[in-house]
Amino acid sequence: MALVSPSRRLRRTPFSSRVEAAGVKAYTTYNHMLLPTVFESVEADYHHLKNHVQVWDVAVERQVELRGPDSARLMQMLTPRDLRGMLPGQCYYVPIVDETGGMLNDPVALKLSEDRWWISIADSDLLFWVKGLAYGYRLDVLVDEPDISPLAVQGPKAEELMKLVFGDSIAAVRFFRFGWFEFEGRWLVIARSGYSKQGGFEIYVDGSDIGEPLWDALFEAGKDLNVRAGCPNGIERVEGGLLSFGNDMTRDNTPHECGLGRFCSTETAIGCVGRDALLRVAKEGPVQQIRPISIDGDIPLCDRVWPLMVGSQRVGQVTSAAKSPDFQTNVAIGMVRMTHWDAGTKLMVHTQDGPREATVQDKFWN
Ligand code: THG
Repeated sequence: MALVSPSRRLRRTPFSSRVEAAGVKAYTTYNHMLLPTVFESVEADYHHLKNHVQVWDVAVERQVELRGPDSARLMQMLTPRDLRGMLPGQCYYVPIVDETGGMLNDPVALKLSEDRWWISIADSDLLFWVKGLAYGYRLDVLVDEPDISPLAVQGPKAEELMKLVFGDSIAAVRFFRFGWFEFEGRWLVIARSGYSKQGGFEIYVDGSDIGEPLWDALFEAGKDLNVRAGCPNGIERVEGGLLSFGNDMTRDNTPHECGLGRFCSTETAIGCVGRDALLRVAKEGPVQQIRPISIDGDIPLCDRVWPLMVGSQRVGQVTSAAKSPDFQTNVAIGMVRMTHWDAGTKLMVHTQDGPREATVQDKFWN
């Protein structure tokens, strides 16, 4: 593929200069921004992530901020996850659905206070849907995208590095919780979360001006920890079963099809605009669902939908796949019809390089 032409519409991030200096080799676009995908190589980045610590520019995880007396009500309109028990300081993974129960996004929500929330979005223009609901329902809430840019610190040495920059008290932050920590006189939200299964933190950098100083402080402190620039890794996230909105699921899928039923409590999520639609599908159960799939042989880059076939019958599709160094197989994420979704079922997957043998797995590789 040829190079992508930069322009105002393809936004840089507060960390872009550092990402370039670190030798980024490829980007994708995400929320109209640049998201690095490769530094050394996807495989070398994978091994480094699993053994050391990386700093990721995930500013593409934009925040949709809700502020005002109706913010909790609006938040519950967006998701079938029951938010009544959610406390300030907690993060929730929340499927966001439209009135048909179709997935619009799969963000992490942060409750800052009763009347202030952040929705840390995946790749879709959720801001417009949220602003539309707020206006249409005449809600007393401000909806905008503040100058907040997440910087992730991921890998087995993440806690060690974070202690050096923010102090030992960072270790007390539990998974999917956040606290406030000071950097150069500014108080930043830091959560134990991130788009890998290796553990780590996400720093919600408030103000683009401290992006470079914070990046530099992490690299200065992490010299002896072999800290490197990294990014969400295409192999590691498939092994771990972390879904990618727009790739593994779209507006055509319900949360139940995506295997996100455990993040839905539709019966009690009063006010969710997709509630009636989801109550129906939850009762019957989905007729297709996300499954881990292993694929034999050599596979090309998965840059398109790969049909899953039994003879001439299409029974699903693979939307993410990669050769796994640690598991001696190609790991993949598929959407499979119920007639063929049992573990052990043998299928053929049609890649752009031809058909390959595939097997439905009972769990992801972690
Ligand atoms: N962090 C933040 N924002 C994000 C992402 C993130 N926005 C975009 C994208 N990633 C949203 N998608 C996901 C997908 C999975 C998870 C988080 C965001 C995730 N899942 C845990 C898992 O599957 O192990 C389970 C979470 C739970 O148990 O509640 O972490 O990464 N800020």
